[in-house]
Amino acid sequence: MPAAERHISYCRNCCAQCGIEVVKENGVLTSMKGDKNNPFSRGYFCVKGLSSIDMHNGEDRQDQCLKKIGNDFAAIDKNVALDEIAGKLGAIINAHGPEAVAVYTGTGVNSNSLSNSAVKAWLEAIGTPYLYTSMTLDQPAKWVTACRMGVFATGKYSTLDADVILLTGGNPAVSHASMSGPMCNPMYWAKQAHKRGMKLIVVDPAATQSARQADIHIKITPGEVAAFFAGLIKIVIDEGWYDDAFCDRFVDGFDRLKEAVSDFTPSVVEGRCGVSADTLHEVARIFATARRKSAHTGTGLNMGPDSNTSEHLSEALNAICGGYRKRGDMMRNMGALFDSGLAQEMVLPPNRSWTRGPKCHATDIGPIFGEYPTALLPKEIKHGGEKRIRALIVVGGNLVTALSDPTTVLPALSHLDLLVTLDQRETATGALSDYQIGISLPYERLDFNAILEYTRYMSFGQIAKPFMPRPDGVMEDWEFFTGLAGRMGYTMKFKRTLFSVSQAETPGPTYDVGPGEAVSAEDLIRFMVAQGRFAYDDLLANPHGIALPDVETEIAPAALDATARLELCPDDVLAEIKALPRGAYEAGPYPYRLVSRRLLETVNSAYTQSSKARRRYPENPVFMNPDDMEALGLNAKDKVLIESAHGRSRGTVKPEKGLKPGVLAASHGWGRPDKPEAEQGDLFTGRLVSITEDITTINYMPRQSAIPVRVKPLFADAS
Ligand SMILES: Nc1nc2c(c(=O)[nH]1)N[C@H]1C(S)=C(S)[C@@H](COP(=O)(O)OP(=O)(O)OC[C@H]3O[C@@H](n4cnc5c(=O)[nH]c(N)nc54)[C@H](O)[C@@H]3O)O[C@H]1N2
Ligand SMILES: Nc1nc2c(c(=O)[nH]1)N[C@H]1C(S)=C(S)[C@@H](COP(=O)(O)OP(=O)(O)OC[C@H]3O[C@@H](n4cnc5c(=O)[nH]c(N)nc54)[C@H](O)[C@@H]3O)O[C@H]1N2
Ligand code: SF4
Ligand SMILES: [Mo]
Repeated sequence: MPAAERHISYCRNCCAQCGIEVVKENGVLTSMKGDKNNPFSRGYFCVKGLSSIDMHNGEDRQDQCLKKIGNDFAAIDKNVALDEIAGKLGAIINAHGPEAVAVYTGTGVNSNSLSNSAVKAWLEAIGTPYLYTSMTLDQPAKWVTACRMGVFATGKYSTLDADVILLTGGNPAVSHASMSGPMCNPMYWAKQAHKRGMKLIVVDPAATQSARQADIHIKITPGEVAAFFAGLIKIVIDEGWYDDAFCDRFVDGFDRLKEAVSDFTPSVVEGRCGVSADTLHEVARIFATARRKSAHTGTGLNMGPDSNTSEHLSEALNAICGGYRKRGDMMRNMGALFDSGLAQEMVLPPNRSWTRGPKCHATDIGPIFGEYPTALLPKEIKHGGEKRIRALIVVGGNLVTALSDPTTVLPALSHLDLLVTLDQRETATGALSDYQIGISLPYERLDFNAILEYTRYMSFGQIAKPFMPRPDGVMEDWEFFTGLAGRMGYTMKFKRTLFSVSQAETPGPTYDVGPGEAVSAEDLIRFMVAQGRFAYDDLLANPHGIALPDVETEIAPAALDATARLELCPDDVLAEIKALPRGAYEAGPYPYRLVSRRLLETVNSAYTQSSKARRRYPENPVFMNPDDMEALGLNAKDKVLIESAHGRSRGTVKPEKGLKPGVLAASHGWGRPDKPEAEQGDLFTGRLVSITEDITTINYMPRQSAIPVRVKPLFADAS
């Protein structure tokens, strides 16, 4: 009997990237735990990480490439698949130009160190700008705000150094995805901060795991965050609690902002948000008068109505209060793999990138951080002009469940000449594709943790080595793209792998791979690691990863000649604030608001079929306040029909006392919207969303949270 092997690695199931120890026996993974010797994550891990071992053992795994023939799929050799796809893409490019080709990348690429750079290098090589991503369905208002207001380069305080954190619409205890604190074990760090006196204020319609640890939990009416922040700004200005010195030196438009929010009196805010005047005043005082404070936001705010305005107002509150690390404070993460931190007070000025080209084919909008609004894709595919998207490659994403509104999305996808999906499992998008390319799993490949480096609370680097054999039928994402480029006669210029930076703006040298040239993951990772502070071989020799605490750097004052300022209230923002509703919130024909939330066992659509998720949630539940349930005569596990102005979906109710009355909460990404209604299975919240009617400007973000809905009981004896 061979001894059990222990392998040190890091988890790739979410942005936290916790260090792990995995046990393999007889070729099967038998257990996983947090790696106590990982200096970054210090032994923490969670149940959704654990699901990765079931997937490696075969659960819901796609271990080959498939080609659609009629309505069925047949296995196809991976090299033959590449030959055929290269041929089809070549024909499309010859007939219609490279701009007929687009790629959509989802969350999968954020954990795969080479996927992101391969996609960008390939798009550049063939000559099309069209990169669509899940970020434009996630928190794109943050990018719009950065581009309209500018960015303070040293970033915000977190639970490591703040006196007050104001967190709106995020639940790091579950998502492990907030910059308000370290992402691994966020609630441990929040508790430590609490012990030294930090105050946590959480703004969320649900008493989430994060909200339950807060000093103040504001159970706000969903979708009303803009009024809340406008009200806070008004109080802070009226009371003179803003940071005078910071505003003097680093902001523009203070008086315009003051004027714009002047009628958001506490009673207006109370009418819209259900937050009392006393509470509002208290939050304003605690936040603004603290020495080190920052306002952080999550998806809850970014997916609601007026998301660009809400995010801008949240950031404007932060800015007038000077909620950024400043001279004398420490920068903890100066970048280890890519050396990217800026330890000097500085405003990176607004840059309205979408006003410049290249624009979308059918809508006059350019890219944001090099990415195009995914909600526009169906129109880009279906509009009647000669210039349109005809071929789409989906990498590490599930476009059909990520992009709501299947009645718009499914016909558009079937209108494509070529749809290819790269994934480790069959997804709703894969099932509609001409080719499904099987992709290697994390423990089958070499990886390094560079792409999300900017999210870390310390300078830390780690390489993960493969310890599971790779099935013959699969490839890596980057191999798909080098394989296509080689066959099509293009040279790919790999750059370092960076989130939210376009290929053109990615700094550093290139690693060129011409047709027929051999290259390995190790070649590419060595090339990238050489751009940072580590020697590749040192990382390889230290499987637990290496932390660089010594690079903590004190922030220097701004250069005297630095003139850029944060733009608090540009014309379009002013117009948006003017257009915000002031009257008291009235429920109307859709009296509930359905908010989006994440579940610990799943990652968007991934793992919704896993045994661990299904044990806890046999169906995707819709959470409801028990009083609301009683009013409708509902018991736990009863079925309901949820209807919005745009569509309907069935769900099973689960009582949750901490939820604000009038609010439903559910997770997205479940179900099979690609299948006929009888086979759709779980509640799919995307059916309640329109990607053509209820959307914002600039990033075309659909309203994926705070959706007005009504609820009808579907009792067993009813038809
Ligand atoms: N376990 C798990 N972790 C994940 C994911 C996952 O699917 N599962 N997904 C990953 C991804 S892709 C992302 S983008 C991040 C997201 O990370 P987060 O933004 O932290 O996402 P959630 O945990 O859903 O928290 C959103 C919170 O916003 C609240 N909310 C919803 N609507 C409103 C509103 O109108 N107003 C206010 N004030 N609050 C509102 C919800 O009640 C919820 O508690 O998580 C990542 N991590
Ligand atoms: N209604 C509604 N819609 C939403 C949201 C919501 O809250 N409500 N949330 C939005 C958000 S925040 C997001 S991020 C999007 C999610 O958007 P997507 O990222 O498009 O969706 P996921 O379901 O996360 O799909 C990720 C896929 O990547 C695969 N994968 C993992 N690793 C790899 C890899 O290394 N290579 C490849 N090729 N594949 C890999 C996984 O198996 C999975 O199928 O959905 C958005 N849509
Ligand atoms: S928080 Fe959970 S899913 Fe995320 S990296 Fe850590 S173990 Fe993996
Ligand atoms: Mo996301």
